[in-house]
Amino acid sequence: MKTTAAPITVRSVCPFDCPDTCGLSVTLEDGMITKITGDQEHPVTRGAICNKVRQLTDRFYHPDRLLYPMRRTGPKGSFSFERISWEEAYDEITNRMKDIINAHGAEAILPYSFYGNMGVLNAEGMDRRFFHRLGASRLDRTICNAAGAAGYSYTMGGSIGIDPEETVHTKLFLIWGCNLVSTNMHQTMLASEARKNGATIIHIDVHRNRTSAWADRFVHIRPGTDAALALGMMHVLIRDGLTDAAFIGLHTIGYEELAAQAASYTPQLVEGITGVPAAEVEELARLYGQSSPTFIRIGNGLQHHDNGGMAVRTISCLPALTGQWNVRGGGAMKGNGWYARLNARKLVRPDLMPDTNVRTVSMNQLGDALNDLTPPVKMLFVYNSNPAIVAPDQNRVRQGLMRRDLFTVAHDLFLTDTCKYADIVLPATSHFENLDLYSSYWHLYLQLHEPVMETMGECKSNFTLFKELGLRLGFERDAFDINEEQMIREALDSKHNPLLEGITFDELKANTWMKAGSGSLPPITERIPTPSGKIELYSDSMRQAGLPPVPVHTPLREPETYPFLLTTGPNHSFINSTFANQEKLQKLEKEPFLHMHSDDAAELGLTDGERVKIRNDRGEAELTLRIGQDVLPGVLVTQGLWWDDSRRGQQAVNALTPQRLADMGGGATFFSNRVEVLKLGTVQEE
Ligand SMILES: Nc1nc2c(c(=O)[nH]1)N[C@H]1C(S)=C(S)[C@@H](COP(=O)(O)OP(=O)(O)OC[C@H]3O[C@@H](n4cnc5c(=O)[nH]c(N)nc54)[C@H](O)[C@@H]3O)O[C@H]1N2
Ligand SMILES: Nc1nc2c(c(=O)[nH]1)N[C@H]1C(S)=C(S)[C@@H](COP(=O)(O)OP(=O)(O)OC[C@H]3O[C@@H](n4cnc5c(=O)[nH]c(N)nc54)[C@H](O)[C@@H]3O)O[C@H]1N2
Ligand code: SF4
Ligand SMILES: [Mo]
Repeated sequence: MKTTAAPITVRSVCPFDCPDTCGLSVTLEDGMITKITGDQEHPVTRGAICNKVRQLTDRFYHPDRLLYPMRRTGPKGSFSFERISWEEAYDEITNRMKDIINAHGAEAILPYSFYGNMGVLNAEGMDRRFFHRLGASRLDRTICNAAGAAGYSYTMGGSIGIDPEETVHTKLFLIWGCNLVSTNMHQTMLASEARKNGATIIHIDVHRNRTSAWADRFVHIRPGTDAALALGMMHVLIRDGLTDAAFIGLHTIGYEELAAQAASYTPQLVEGITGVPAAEVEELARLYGQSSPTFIRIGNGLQHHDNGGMAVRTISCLPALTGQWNVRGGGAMKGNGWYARLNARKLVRPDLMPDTNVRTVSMNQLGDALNDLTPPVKMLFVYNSNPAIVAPDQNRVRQGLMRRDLFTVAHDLFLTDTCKYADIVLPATSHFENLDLYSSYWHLYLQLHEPVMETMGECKSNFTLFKELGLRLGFERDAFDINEEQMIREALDSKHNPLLEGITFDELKANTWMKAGSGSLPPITERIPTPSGKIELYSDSMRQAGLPPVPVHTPLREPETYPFLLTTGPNHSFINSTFANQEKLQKLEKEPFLHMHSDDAAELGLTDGERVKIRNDRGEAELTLRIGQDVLPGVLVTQGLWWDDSRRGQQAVNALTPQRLADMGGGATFFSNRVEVLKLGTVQEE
């Protein structure tokens, strides 16, 4: 009779691109994971995790999981593959690499990756070493928060905000361009706790969504106009004497210039730009100026615009005007990545690059890169990302992926829409199978992840894949012939970052998680990493970069050829395009709806539930209409990065989005995107 071992529970970490980076508690029976919950003892997770990750066994034991390498046998895009061995896969890849390097130079090879797995080693470790050493084109990984991070840094010097655990003390929350309930649930837990002690939560968004329903108040703003709203609030704060002159004098530069600018942003002018009534601008500003502590959670959505960098730069000036940075639970946050900075030089080894002048390609312009670059891209190596769905201007991306002379390798857990264009598909382990180090871009804990299960099938981690490729190409043993533990030790050897003092591999092994700064960060005003050492309301660095040095509102650059502005944010049940192939989660989302204001629908003669076509010069998509008051007139919203749905002839929304770069940081402009809406019947009759 088969004996069954008693279930055991072990610790893990959630690997997904989500600010919360939760501690997980995993139950195993006979080596199989049977249950996943939040770690009760993790100080931020506190036992709670999202529905997506509670269902993670469905994902990792899914019948569609890739378990062995494959080679394409039919035309690109046709999903026809045959099984091959790793030996054959490695031979084919390395031979291609050598041929391409001989004929065109290593620059003709382009890696494409993002944070499908946030583990340091698997997201930005051995892969970086490998492509550096190879001399491949460099990828500017700007698809997520680049504009906002640059904008915030011009004001504050880096990705430094307040420790979110402090926000239990906050009295007023501005949740600004952030769909918190879906995208940062532990911040909602902290804010809800503060609300029990009298805090008010205000959501500022273009879409009345789950977060608006949870918040106490909702401010409905036109897309791409947030800098104007922030300047209008400053206008009122300064006019009504609600600023903190002592703080401004001690910790900021450029107040006079900012005040002069804000003087012209009267509430009436701001109403015209933002759609927020002047009286509401006044009230919001007064509430902000008269409350303390106040906390602004700046989201990613508002910076996916042509002017997204300046929007974040402008909003991040607000807490300095009211002196909130010196109040416990006061301040702002866009991201907190600065605190847990690892030793990047040791981790990614830029010294391995044969030529540091190698070209850099923006991941937001993959479509142009694959079609137009000289010398052309001859090999694309995709891992931790699904560019056929997530990258803008998808038709251009796919036109490139279809090129017969492009050799594409894709490493993933599933046969994604990107994999279907690949010549070689490689199976990736889940994070449960790997040793790795995690840090969050929101809370301040570093976490060590030890494997909780055996490797499935013939899967390999990113770390192992790039290590073995490096060794096959005869690369330096000191950089490639190392194990995960050695790389974690190298990454943590971080003397330039005193906040990591005492955080070592051995300590993490003993404690699982450790907080940067040992839980007692010095006040932000003691460590502002701007050039002046002060919060820069006027930024000379911006002037030198050819940007306006003082906050200002600039209109979106998308030509107004089409009547509607469309924002295409993430949804509740997927993470970007991850999870979009899981049946239970698809059912919860039903389908990607198109939200439209009822006045617009009436004018166009459209009814709720009708299928419509949205189109512009870049592409088109078909969606089901949801009519109501959730968006302002002239605005459309759809959520979720769904995979292609051949049953409904549906293409993903990135068919419509531009490759244009934002004002700062080379960021993406997914939401600065104009379209027209056509009745499907009309389209078919044409
Ligand atoms: N459930 C879930 N969680 C996720 C993800 C996911 O896909 N699903 N993705 C993860 C990733 S990679 C990221 S970057 C974060 C993103 O999470 P968030 O920071 O919440 O960013 P978004 O959801 O892109 O957009 C936030 C909000 O901005 C609004 N918005 C759009 N344009 C504007 C504007 O011009 N002004 C204002 N004020 N609001 C605007 C949108 O309507 C949306 O409600 O979430 C992470 N967590
Ligand atoms: N229209 C529109 N487009 C957007 C956005 C939007 O709001 N609107 N959001 C943008 C943002 S903020 C982001 S961050 C990007 C996200 O874009 P991506 O980073 O591409 O995110 P995902 O779609 O989650 O794809 C991650 C892939 O990595 C795979 N993966 C997971 N773990 C591993 C691993 O260990 N190894 C390997 N090799 N693969 C692994 C997953 O299975 C998945 O297929 O999308 C951007 N695109
Ligand atoms: S996706 Fe985010 S909220 Fe869900 S378990 Fe992972 S880190 Fe936590
Ligand atoms: Mo992101």
